[in-house]
Amino acid sequence: MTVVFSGIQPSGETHIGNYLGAIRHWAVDQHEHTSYYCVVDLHSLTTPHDPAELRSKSLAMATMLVACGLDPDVCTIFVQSHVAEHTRLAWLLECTASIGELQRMTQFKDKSARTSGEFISAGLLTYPTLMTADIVLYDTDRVPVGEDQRQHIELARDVAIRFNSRYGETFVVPQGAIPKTGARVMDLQEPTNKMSKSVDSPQGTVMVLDPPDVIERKLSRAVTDSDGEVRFDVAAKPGVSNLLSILAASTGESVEALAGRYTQYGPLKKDTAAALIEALRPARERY
Ligand code: AQP
Repeated sequence: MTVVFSGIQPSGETHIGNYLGAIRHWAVDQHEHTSYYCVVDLHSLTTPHDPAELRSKSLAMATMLVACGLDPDVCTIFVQSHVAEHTRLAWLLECTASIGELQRMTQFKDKSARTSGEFISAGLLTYPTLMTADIVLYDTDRVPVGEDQRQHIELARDVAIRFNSRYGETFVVPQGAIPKTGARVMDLQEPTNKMSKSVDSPQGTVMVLDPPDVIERKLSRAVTDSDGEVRFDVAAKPGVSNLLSILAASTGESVEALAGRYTQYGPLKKDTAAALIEALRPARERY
């Protein structure tokens, strides 16, 4: 049977990128594969945090996962720091990865640039090896994640292959599973940046628990452009393309089909808000 593993940081409130890019696929996978879903609290130690707050956020994140449809009778939901083998294996893998490959990780470059001038922990550099440990510990075949994790999954594969060739066949080499739509939801106010829990952008980030009127307001104020044409073109029209992606991920239709249906931004924003409110309704009500 295929084994699925994925994790989420309890570093803030769950947003629609987490939901559309990852969690809703976990809810489907749990019925088809042996699935492990982890609140990766140790990953959240890489950036400034308050210990007591992190504990309560871990519990809130577990609650959110159940609200989003993960069923503890069907899959395994757990907190990373409760299983000591994650950090034990991370050390072996840290000694299998090179500093050069860790320094090439875009997320390390972005996050260390964001905190430049402040304390940058060594863990921020090495955490992809902890993520590799999280994955390979369970003989994982498939890792459903958003686009931002593609590079870390590639690293996990490289490290597993290197470990196997140095010490003998030990780990299953995992495959990333990145969805066709919703894999990279962008900030509504800065549509060239990905929506993120740890970035302070209240108007650009839509939370799973946002009430419908708040979602409508955030979507109506989403940054677009001035040429007025509805077309999916991430480079030239990041704001409009983001709206189309969110609408596509919420309805199951393709971005191209949807783009052909609109000539103005107003109705696109309105329909995207309505589709999103419906897609999030079950999670919001269950939470
Ligand atoms: N914007 C996004 N679009 C699609 N998928 C996303 N994911 C995260 N952001 C998006 C996916 O959600 C899962 C959990 O990832 P995370 O806990 O790293 O989420 P985050 O919101 O990115 O959290 P942080 O704390 O703000 O981390 P950084 O600063 O690293 O972005 C993953 O499968 C992820 O791909």
